[in-house]
Amino acid sequence: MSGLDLLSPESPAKSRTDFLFKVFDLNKDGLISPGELRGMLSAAMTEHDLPVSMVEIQKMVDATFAEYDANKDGYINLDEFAALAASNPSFLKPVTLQAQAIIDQKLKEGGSSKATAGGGGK
Ligand SMILES: [Ca+2]
Ligand SMILES: [Ca+2]
Repeated sequence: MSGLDLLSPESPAKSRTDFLFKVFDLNKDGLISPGELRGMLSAAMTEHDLPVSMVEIQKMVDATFAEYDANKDGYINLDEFAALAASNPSFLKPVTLQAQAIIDQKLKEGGSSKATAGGGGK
C-alpha cells in the first residue's frame, strides 16, 4: 500500500489520521511537539501561498494544544490527534495537501521510472 492510497477519499478516516500523525511526528517519537506542529503548519501555509503570518501560526499552535492536549503533557499523542482530526477536517486540509507534496517528492526521489522529467516547474 502506498501513501497515495492512504490519502484517497476512499481510505478509512483512521488510516488517514494515522498517516497524517506520522507526517507531523518528524522525529518519530510518537508525540507531536509544538515545534513539529508549528513547522508543519508553516510549511503547509507557505507551500500553498496562504496569507498566514508566523504569529497567526503560533496562535493556532497554542490554541490547538490548549484544546486538544487532553492530558496536559505538552504533546499531542495519537488519540489526541484523532480528536483534533475528527473535529477539524479543515485544519488538516492544508497539511494533507502538504503531505501529498511530500509523498510526490519522495516518489520522484525513489523511482525514476514513473517520474515525468521536466514538468515545467511551478
Ligand atoms: Ca515528535
Ligand atoms: Ca498530550
